Amino acid sequence: MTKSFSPFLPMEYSNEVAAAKARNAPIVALESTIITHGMPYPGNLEMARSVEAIIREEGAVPATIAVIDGVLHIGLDDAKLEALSRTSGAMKLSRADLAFAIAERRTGATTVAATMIAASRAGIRVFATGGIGGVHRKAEETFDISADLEELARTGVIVVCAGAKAILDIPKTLEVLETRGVPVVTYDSDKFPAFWSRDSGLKSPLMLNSPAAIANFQTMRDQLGVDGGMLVANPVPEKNEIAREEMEIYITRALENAIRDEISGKAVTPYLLDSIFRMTDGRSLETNIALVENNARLAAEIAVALA
Ligand code: PSU
Ligand code: MN
Repeated sequence: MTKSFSPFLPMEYSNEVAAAKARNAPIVALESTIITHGMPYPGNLEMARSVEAIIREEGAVPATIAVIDGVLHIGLDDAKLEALSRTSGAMKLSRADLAFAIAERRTGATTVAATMIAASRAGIRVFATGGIGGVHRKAEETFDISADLEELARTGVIVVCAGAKAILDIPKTLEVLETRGVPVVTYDSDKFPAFWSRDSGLKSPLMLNSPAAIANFQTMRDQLGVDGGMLVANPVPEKNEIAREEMEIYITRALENAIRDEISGKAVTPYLLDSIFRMTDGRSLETNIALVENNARLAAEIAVALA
């Protein structure tokens, strides 16, 4: 492990990531909330290992990000990855509490927002995940809007996802991204995807057909001095897709349960994900793993194109 260059921030690179940084090799950041709060064990570990392997296959280096006992890790070795995937007590960290977990020597998994902050701090420009947080349905009553959206507006990392889950209000999520100046680029489709399904029913604001074109778009933003992140939406492969109508049945039920159980704050997203996993058979988990793998591949290709 390489200690951080800052004497004040306990940050550690894995050997693999430190070596990649030394030779300026392409690196892809990965979040860890998807491991601790997004999928059940052992599917979460299977997913975490396979996305790392895919990124290596594509000629980039994976950097899974998490806080372990107060140290911000940029890249986890397999023992740490396995331990994290089995933990039940990890905090779910966003912009508000990433530094808290470090200061208080806690263990926590990073959401999209916190992973972007850490990646940017570590000089990593591309990040792969499953789905982002967004504007929740009924946000006009609950005010529940994920800090992921604000982070996309302010932090210069390209986030590759499979769109947004329909547990969210997808039209409102796209509106907020537009208002905050975040480009939303769908890869090779003009339809914005909805996680398990390739089509949310909404047109994508922008579309590009190659990793090189995405890298070039980012380069032009840099040249213009436009800061902030970019959201790349990568539709799940057709063979792994679950139809929107079918998922809507489970989503509706999960949302009803959340109201009944009076779930609020940062517990909402994990609660909904967990109830959907319980209601569907292993099929929704299979789709989830397939789409993260698909995103890891595209993110690695973009990182290679940018390098
Ligand atoms: N959406 C998913 N899967 C996930 C998450 C969101 O389909 O695992 C996780 C991500 O880590 C995301 C976080 O950043 O939940 C958003 O949580 P919140 O809505 O509390 O901001
Ligand atoms: Mn929320």
